[in-house]
Amino acid sequence: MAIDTETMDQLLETVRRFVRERLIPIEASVGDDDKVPDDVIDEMRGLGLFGLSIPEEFGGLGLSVDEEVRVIIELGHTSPAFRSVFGTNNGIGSQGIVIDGTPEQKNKYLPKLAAGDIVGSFALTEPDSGSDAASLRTTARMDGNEYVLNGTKRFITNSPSAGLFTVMARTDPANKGAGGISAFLVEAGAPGLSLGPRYKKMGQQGAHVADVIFDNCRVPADALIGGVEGQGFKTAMKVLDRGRLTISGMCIGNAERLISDSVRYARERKQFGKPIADFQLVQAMLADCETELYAAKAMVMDAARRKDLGETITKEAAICKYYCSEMVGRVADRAVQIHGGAGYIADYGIERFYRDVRLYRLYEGTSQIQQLIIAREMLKQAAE
Ligand code: COS
Repeated sequence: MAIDTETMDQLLETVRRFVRERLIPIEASVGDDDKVPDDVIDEMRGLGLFGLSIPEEFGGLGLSVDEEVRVIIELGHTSPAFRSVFGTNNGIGSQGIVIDGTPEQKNKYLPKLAAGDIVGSFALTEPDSGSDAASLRTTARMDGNEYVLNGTKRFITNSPSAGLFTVMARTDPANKGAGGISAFLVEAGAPGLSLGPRYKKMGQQGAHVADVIFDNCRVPADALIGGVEGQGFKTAMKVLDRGRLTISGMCIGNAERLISDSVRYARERKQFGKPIADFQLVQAMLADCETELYAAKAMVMDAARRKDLGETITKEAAICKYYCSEMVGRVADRAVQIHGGAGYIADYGIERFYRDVRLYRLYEGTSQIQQLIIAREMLKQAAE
């Protein structure tokens, strides 16, 4: 536990109220406008949501993984676009510095990320390098006391609002694998850095994604994370281990919301002279949702606890991400089914969640990549 039980309970209650009173009422308009209002983002800053996972000494709340996941489950009771506003600051946009940064890098950037003064973004994926992250082609060449970056990063979450990018680039052209990759901290506005137009997505409107282009982009030598070349791929993988647990928390929160909406609808909607909740085929769908949710929650809380104990949870994080993202997809599908025609109509919000949750099976590693990681870890353990 990083904070005492009473403070944690207060934080959870505050987040619950914020979600219920401020976010749920504007879900539909955020979806339509593709924008989270600035005053809501200010309130997020005030609540400390940008710094949930950042250590207290740098101005964050310093939550343990277990605590962070519990907060994220509450945030999952509304559209994922809201969490995305500060999600990268707690996860992939800050954790490279938290895990492997030098003291100077931590002091320089973590307080700003924790306060929400800047948004952090994680630039790994490229046009020809997605699941096979180690094959990335962006280069970083040393020139005097600077590195010169060249390449394109694709589908980068929060890049349009980012003040700081964690960029994986190849420093050793002779090493085409993971060992030739280093991680850099590149500030928005660096000469030679530009953004592509925002992509139009299937869901999660309000969360923005664009390409990031490096054209002879110059950064000082001390932008290299940890000051050591060749460690960037490992940094990225460690960041993703943690990120996969928080994504799992979002899947659980979204599933809880979809289940409670479905239960309410099933109790209110009458057919054949009684609420559809009285029909056993509807009950079976509710029961399957609840059973899978319980399994998902149990595994994520176990993996989070283990991570807090310092265990390596590469396999468990992949299991959680795989199961929870698939689980919420099935829950969303059943929620549409229980709502019938209303599930397909935008006014009820269920179809928006159905589109929103589809992303979980893709980003921070597809389901197929999680399967591969799980099996590899199993075989590695068996060989030891
Ligand atoms: N933590 C720490 N180190 C790790 C690690 C982890 N979770 N995973 C791998 N590494 C290390 C390995 O130990 C290895 O180190 P050594 O060379 O010292 O032995 C090195 O990193 C290379 O690992 P590996 O050989 O497993 O690399 P692969 O190219 O085979 O990686 C996967 C394969 C599929 C695991 C990787 O490419 C991946 O996760 N892809 C998905 C990327 C992704 O999630 N993209 C989403 C975009 S970011 S939002």
